[in-house]
This record gives sequence, structure tokens and C-alpha cells, in this order.
Amino acid sequence: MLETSQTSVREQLHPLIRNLAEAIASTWSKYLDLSPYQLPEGLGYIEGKLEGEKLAIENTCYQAPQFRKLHIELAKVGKNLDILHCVMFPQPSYSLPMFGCDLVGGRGQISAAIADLSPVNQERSLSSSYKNSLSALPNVEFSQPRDLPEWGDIFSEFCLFVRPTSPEEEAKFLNRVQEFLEIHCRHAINAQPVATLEEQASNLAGQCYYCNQQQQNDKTRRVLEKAFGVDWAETYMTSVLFDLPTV
Ligand code: BLA
Repeated sequence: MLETSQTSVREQLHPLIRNLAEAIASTWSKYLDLSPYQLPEGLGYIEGKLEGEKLAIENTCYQAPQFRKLHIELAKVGKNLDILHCVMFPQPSYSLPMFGCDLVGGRGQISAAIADLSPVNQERSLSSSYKNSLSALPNVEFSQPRDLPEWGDIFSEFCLFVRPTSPEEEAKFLNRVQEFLEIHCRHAINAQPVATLEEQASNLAGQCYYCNQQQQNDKTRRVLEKAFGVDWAETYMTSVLFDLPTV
């Protein structure tokens, strides 16, 4: 029963969202040693109502030695809003950036497509190895780049934030995200855990700042509040979308 409704959420989503979800999951399983991650009780598959329309959320979560939590969320709000949200939370013992991606679309058009490898170290700057790999990627141009909101100081200089205007631009976005993921997974599997508790604390503080900034996204919060109420939205944003490890 659950399986049937989950499959149908996925099938009804915008093709870019479906394809990107597929690409993320297959890149993870290609590079990482995945094991299951237990989401808070009752928050795997969720249904609510937004202005009389059905909102369905499907969460998929894994963990790996280098990652505390690998999360893909697919959501469908009535006929008009399709969402993909993805975050890779590193273990605080690994000094790795945060991969994040959000796609928001409606009526056949993606309005927001964002992907980044965001630094969470003390300097809030990617390591030279990441910078070298990302700089070596071929230049991609989009006809409608978008401006980051005020809370977006967490994103790196490589952040891609666009409104894709054609199937070609959608394919270019998908391809660039795939490249980000490959670079990230290759770095992660070659990384050594940090030695000191101070470094771990600093990584954790960086992740904490990242999550606090993401929690300022009123556009996400409003969708969740309208469908599920203010308290539920707060719990969901702080315990599923942008939670922090307990240490
Ligand atoms: C934008 N996110 C949005 C928008 C909506 C959502 C409705 C506005 C779309 C637009 O401006 O065209 C909604 N996103 C959601 C909901 C969920 C979601 C409901 O993920 C989950 C249930 N957001 C992230 C991550 C990033 C992110 C990981 O979750 C980046 C790595 C970014 N989303 C992000 C940004 C905007 C956005 C930067 C634009 C915000 C703005 O312009 O103010």
C-alpha cells in the first residue's frame, strides 16, 4: 500500500526532478558504502493538505562511513508544485563540505534549481583540492541565473542557482550536479577522518551555521506551515531537513 503511493509520487514529478533523484541515488551507490538511516518515526512518507490540495512527501535516507546522513526528499503539492531536496551531511569527524540541492517547479516549469558544495570549515572556504576540481569543470551558461537570498551566505563561489528555460538547460543542470557529486564522492572516499576533537567541534559548528541559515528559508517554511501547521513545520525543518547530530 505504502509502496504504491510512494511510487506514484515519484512517477508524477517533473522529469528533471525524477531524473536528478535517480542520478543522485546511483552516484551514491556507485561510490559510497551505504547503509540504512532511520528517520524520526512517522516522517518517511507524509501526506497533508495545502489549500485543499494534497501534499505528499517521500523521504529516502542513507548513511555511509563519511556521511552521517544522505537525504533525498521528493514532494508533490497538488498539481502545481514539485520539489526535490537533497543534503549530504558529513560526519563531523570528516572535514568535508555540504552538498545541497533544491529543485522547485510547477506546471511543467522548474522555477528554482540550485546546487552547491558549501564549505563548513572555520574559514568558510573550500579546500584547494575541491577548488581545483571545480574550477577545472567546463564553463556552463544559463539564460536565467537567479540571485541568492540574504541567508545564502553559506553557499560557495561555485553555487549554481538558475531557472532552467529549456530541456537543454535542464540537461545542463543535471549534468553539472552529477559532476559536483562525482567530485564530492571521490574526495570523500579518499578523505581521512580528522584527529582532534577541536577540529570535529569546528566542523560541527560550521554545519550548525549552515542549518541555521537554511532554516531562514521562508519559502520552504510557508509551504510546510500551510500544509501541516506552524509547529509541525518547525519540527520538520529542524529534525528532518536540517537537523544536527547529537554529540
Ligand atoms: C526556494 N524552496 C524554494 C521555493 C520553494 C521551496 C517553494 C521558492 C521557489 C522559487 O523561488 O522559485 C520549497 N524546498 C521547498 C520545500 C522543501 C524544499 C517545501 O526543499 C522541502 C519540503 N533549499 C534546500 C536546499 C537548498 C535550498 C538543500 O532545501 C540549497 C542547497 C535552497 N530553495 C533554496 C533557495 C531558494 C529556494 C536558495 C530561493 C529562495 C529565495 O529566492 O528566497
